[in-house]
Amino acid sequence: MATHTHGLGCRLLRSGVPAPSGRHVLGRVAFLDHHSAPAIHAGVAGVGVHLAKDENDLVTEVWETDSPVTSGMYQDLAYAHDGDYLFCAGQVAGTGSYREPVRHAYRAAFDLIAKLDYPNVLRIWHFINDINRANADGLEIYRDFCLGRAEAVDGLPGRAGDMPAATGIGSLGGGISWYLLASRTGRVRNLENPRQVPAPSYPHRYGPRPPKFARATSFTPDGLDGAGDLFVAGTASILGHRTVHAGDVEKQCDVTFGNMATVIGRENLLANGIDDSRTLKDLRFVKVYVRHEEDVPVVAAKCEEAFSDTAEIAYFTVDICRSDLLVEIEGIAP
Ligand code: 3EB
Repeated sequence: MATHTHGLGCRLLRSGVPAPSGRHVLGRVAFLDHHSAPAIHAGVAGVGVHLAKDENDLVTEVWETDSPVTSGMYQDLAYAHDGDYLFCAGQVAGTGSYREPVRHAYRAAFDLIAKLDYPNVLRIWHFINDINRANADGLEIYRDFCLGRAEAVDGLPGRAGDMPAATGIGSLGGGISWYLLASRTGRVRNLENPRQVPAPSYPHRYGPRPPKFARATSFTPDGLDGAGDLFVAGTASILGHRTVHAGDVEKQCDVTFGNMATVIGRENLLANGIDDSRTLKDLRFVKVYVRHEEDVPVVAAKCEEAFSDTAEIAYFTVDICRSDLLVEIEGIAP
């Protein structure tokens, strides 16, 4: 992604039909006004995530690579790989309890990762319908999801349980849609944020098992130095483990920007042994999740100021994993 003409590349498109780029499509994630199951269409692995209110709001994220890909289905997962990178997408149908099916889906993905030999997981996204509602047992669905994920990760051997940057956010339908990227080679370093308690160490008040993800993941291809591509996890107005500025979306944006800047900034990279630095202006492929539609204009104005003019930014109106969070933002700093 360092140049976007070699290695793993991303495109964020306003329409459903991407113009050909001459590269190979590793995976396609369509953010639609409905969900569609993981599948292979014309050889391309993809999934449809229900994240748009209507058809004027569609966005497609395309992952591209240098070499021809082989795609297929494994259990209910759609995947593609090219010898360097793996894309894998799944959907867990809506249910009264996600714990068991999420554990199962995660195990299937990690089986596939092992079988195809892409041991470095770079980034995971999860889109969870009714994320703040109670499941059949009265447990909040996000906490139910976290329980299944934590149990799946518990059993993984060696480094496989080291979870990368992730997003866990609401969606408008379709149970849980999710996808991940992994690599065969290169160096993966998961980063924490000194301003925030690591999510896996959140106290019990946030659920029976904590969220398992890192604040950012640095992926440096073989032969290169520095931070490589920095995948910044979904980031919100959390300091320590507490939400700050409940009810104030502008202040929540400022804390979120501060958290993102800190995790990719020089000091944090150096503390992780990476002699490199990034700022908010380096972020590309930014996804902004806003709880209330009426807050989108003010959040967009803040984001346009914080991020580069050339950053691709997509806005979605969805619920966020804590009821008091009004905004969450992710991005990639190549
Ligand atoms: C947080 O910092 C906000 O469950 O995978 C952000 C990114 C959040 C990923 C996840 C949750 C997840 O705790 C929520």
